[in-house]
Amino acid sequence: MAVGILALVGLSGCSGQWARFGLPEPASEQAPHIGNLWVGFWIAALVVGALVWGLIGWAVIRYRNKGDEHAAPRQTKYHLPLEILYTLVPFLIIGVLFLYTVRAADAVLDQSQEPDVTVDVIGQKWSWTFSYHGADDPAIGVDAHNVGTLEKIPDLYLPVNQRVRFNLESADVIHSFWVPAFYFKMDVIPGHPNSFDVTPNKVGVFDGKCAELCGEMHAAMIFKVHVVEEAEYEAYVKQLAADGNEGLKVMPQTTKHVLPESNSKEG
Ligand SMILES: [Cu+2]
Repeated sequence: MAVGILALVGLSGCSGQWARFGLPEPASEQAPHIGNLWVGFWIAALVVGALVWGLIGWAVIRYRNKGDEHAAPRQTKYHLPLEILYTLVPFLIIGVLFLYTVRAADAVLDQSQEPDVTVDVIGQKWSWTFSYHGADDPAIGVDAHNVGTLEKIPDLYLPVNQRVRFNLESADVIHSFWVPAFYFKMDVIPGHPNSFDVTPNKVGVFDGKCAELCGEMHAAMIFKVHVVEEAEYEAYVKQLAADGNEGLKVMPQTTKHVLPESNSKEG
């Protein structure tokens, strides 16, 4: 226990990635929900670990073999209160962790507010397609899309401090849309559209990845997230449209059309 508390004091005293137990700097309004959960789990695990290691160490030293047979500890069997304690305490710990997990999940999956910006994401072997709903925004007035390829890693532009809704669809296999700095990823499943909201709150360029081992070129499914001021975002979408990428890229309603013919026929 003492070791755990000491570790906590040490950690709270130092800043940066160590204090976040390895997480990158958070870049969205929703990220702290997951960040706090992650740090809380580590602290709970360290406290339990310190207690167990402490008891093991104490027993090893206290009851080490001194060549005296009578030095062995008292042997306890069928001690009902102790066994009930062993059973209840882990359930209590799991219950508390579960409660905080559900709360964090509810917070990051909340879509009760209307988004400021909507971006459709299609995961396709082996890149991403981003479609910006700009037509209903008077400052933009046009929809535009950006298709990534193996040769050209796609850019994703997002306005800072605006609620962004991502609609995720897959053209082929299961991918996973992941921006580590947002502490969030969601599976991109063929025939099963997914959606989540995020509010980037830090201007900068962040890495995006596919977090599902989707096939041979999985590692190539990376993208760059540019969180920019609103005016720059509007200018980007307008420019995309002007460069011949007007409109939204939409998926056919059923993935049966997407799979190659040979896959749907009896082989
Ligand atoms: Cu993928």
